[in-house]
Amino acid sequence: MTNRSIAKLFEETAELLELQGANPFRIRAYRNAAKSVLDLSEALSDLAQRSDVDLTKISGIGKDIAFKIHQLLEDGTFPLLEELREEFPADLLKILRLPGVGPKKARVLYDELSIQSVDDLKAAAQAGKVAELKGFGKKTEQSILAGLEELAEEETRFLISTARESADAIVESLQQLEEVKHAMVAGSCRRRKETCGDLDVLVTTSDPEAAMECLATHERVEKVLQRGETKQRVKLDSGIELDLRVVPPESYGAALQYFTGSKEHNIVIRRRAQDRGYKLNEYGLYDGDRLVAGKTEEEVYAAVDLPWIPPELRENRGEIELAEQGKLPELLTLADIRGDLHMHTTATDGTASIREMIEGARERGLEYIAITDHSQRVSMANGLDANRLRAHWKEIRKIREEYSDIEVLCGIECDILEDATMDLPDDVLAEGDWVIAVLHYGLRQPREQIMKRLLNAVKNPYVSLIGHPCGRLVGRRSAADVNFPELFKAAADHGVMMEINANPHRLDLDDIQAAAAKDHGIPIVINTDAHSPENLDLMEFGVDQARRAGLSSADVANTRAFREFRKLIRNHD
Ligand code: DGT
Ligand code: CA
Ligand code: CA
Repeated sequence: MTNRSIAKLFEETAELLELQGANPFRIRAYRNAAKSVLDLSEALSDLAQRSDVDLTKISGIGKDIAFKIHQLLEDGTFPLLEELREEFPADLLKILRLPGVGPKKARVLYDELSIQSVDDLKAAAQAGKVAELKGFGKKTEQSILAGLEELAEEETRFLISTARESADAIVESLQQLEEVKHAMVAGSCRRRKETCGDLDVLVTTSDPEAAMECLATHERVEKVLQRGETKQRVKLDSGIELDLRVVPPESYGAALQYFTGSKEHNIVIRRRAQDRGYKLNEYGLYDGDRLVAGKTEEEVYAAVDLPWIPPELRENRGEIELAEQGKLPELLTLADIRGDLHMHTTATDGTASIREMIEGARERGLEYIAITDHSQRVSMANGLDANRLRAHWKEIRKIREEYSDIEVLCGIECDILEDATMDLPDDVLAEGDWVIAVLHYGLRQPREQIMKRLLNAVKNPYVSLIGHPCGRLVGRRSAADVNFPELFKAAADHGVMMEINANPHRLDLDDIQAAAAKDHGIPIVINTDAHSPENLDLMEFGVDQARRAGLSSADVANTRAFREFRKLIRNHD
């Protein structure tokens, strides 16, 4: 049991106690315990076994909590938690986490409307019964309905960053087993889709039982859902479920091809096999009973007269035709990236200084960066007005003198205001090296106004890039109503570039939009939007999205040497 799962159970206990109306001190004790456990650098499962360690010496952990930690490590639960779980329907926990609800209101819903499940709540809200409750109202009812919609989305799909981290942890452990030859993630995670429904992991080994047992007892596994001889489904501590399949070595390529998908891509590949008189399934490509191909993916594709197709392209969006004509793009790789043109410092909402960001970028081998803090409208993030921005740029100019091996641009992430004007006057923008224009507020405005804002920004002679153009947050906030063909046409006319924001919560432009931007001849800039040096590592998620869009190094502006990139900056000198 990991510290994370233990903390989760203490948090659940606190929430259930709150529903019960328990003593606030008691509730706080479990909340504090959850927080202390999360802050520990060592695993509780190790600490609890050591005779020289007294758990009650850890801040936030008293005698009672320490005892419950031992129970948790032993049984995976403790009696109080089980009693509380019996007292309330499980969905009530989800309900109290909805925006604008909380434990008090959840309790009212339970008592007054006998709400037992998320579905009950949805029906009641749709029937207008929630708004009639004391302390609720029409607005709360609307936000409950919106929250329920997002919940459904969140529950079924996980961000690629979560999926990757979870998959890597499992695959790494499997690879360490001596008998395991291959262990690899397939499915949407291998295709680097922005969200994954579940994880699909394949293993070839001489000892299937060892691999199955390794997964079943893995510290990241919360629950084994199904277990057979060569198949297992588990739930991981991140909440994502994982399918493991053990396959014979001679089927590895066929299985990898099959379970990588997408389903739509596979349907076409299977049809090509049938057209050639073969049968293709997850065990191999067969001519009658004879196995013709299956050991590698290359073999399988070759048997249907195609070159190997990169997983990121396997969506049946034209990749098979390109492969057939020998026109598959040579996809961009992380190593091609030379610059990162969107990042923050402590001047606004970043956590690191100018110098720390520059050092972080140098350590990662970047040749050029732009420091792009927020403009004044983003007051929540301490956005910069003209005076502060000028002082910030002055400091950047001074500091960058110290570095001869990296170019540092004085930039700004400038808001495009709701009325379509820029958040800072042109004469200020003109003094910088690099201007990104973005929408942050008023994302729900009608299409016409959204387009007026974007087009005004594109026409501004100092704007070089539109940052996170659609403003969505994956699984949390839908995109603004952007007319992309119109935006791309204007951007191409004015020499404005488009961003793929690499943050896994954004990935904006998305894969389809980025491919369309490329078709308009618009250079794409992939940026991390880092708020710390560590965030600079998010670049790979942007590169993966660009690969899904079919982009080559030549389509991406920040793969160029700085002197070439510079020519793409508007207002460059
Ligand atoms: P997800 O998990 O929803 O993000 O998406 P995938 O693509 O990982 O889908 P999943 O986990 O249902 O299945 C993994 C792969 O297995 C899928 O991409 C293709 C293959 N597969 C699953 N079911 C079928 C099927 O009925 N026919 C074919 N041809 N392939 C399938
Ligand atoms: Ca999957
Ligand atoms: Ca699956």
